[in-house]
Amino acid sequence: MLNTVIKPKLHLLKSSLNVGLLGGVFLGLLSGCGDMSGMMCNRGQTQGCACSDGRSGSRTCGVDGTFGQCICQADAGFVQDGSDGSSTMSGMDVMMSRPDSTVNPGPDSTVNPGPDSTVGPGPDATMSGPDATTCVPRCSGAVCGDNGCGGSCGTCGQGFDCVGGQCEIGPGTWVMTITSGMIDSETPSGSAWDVFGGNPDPQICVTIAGTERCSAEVMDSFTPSWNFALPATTGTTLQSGVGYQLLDIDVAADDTICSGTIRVTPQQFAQGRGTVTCTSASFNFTLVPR
Ligand SMILES: [Ca+2]
Ligand SMILES: [Ca+2]
Repeated sequence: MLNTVIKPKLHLLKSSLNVGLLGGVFLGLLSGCGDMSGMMCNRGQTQGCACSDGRSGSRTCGVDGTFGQCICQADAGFVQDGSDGSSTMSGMDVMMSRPDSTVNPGPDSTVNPGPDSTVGPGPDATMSGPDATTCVPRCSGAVCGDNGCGGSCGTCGQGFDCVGGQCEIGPGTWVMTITSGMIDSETPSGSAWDVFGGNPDPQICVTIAGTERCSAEVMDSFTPSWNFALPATTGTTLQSGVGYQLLDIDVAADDTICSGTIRVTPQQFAQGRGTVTCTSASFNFTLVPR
């Protein structure tokens, strides 16, 4: 009975001695080699350390209470000594990879603003739109002149000037030619033009500026062709009117078939020809600008 009580106490004593001896040996080992890598430390505490290349570095106590890897100063950055001493990153790479490093912030913060804010207006702002490049000619009611697109609404013929989009008779002169005529078969009184039932002998005379000029006589014809060219005359004069006389030349006294005034119209100028109709006859003329 006594033996059973003493034995446990001896066992406890042995255990205490063993712990004390082991603890002393452990502390003695730590103090003897000076290696602090496994030592518990305070978080944030820094400590010098030796780098693999012989330089001196520093290491910081982490959250787990142990020192981290030795950080070594390099020429252009940091050299992080790994546990095997082989992990070496270039300085710039290390700098770039660190989120709190001094690398410039991203484009969103310092890059110049986009075109919409500071760049000048685009091509559409200074150039006219598609409608300007595909210009629509403005020729409504116009037959000549600028079409507003660098082109023309049309051109006027010789002898005409473009005024307000219309071709108007210019200040030049025109040559009127009395070309041919047609005489009724009888006089207005129902008799023959000549005695004994003879056909007329037509002649055309035109008075311009007080001077009368007459064509040749065409004998015995109801459809004379004179082709009688008058002196060049201004358009204004021809529009105002020139007098004419259509005669049947006779031996004794000529018969006047008809007479009147030729007033050349703008349309006749444009067409270059016209017809005058009078009592018992009609005749044609042409107009050519000089
Ligand atoms: Ca006659
Ligand atoms: Ca006659």
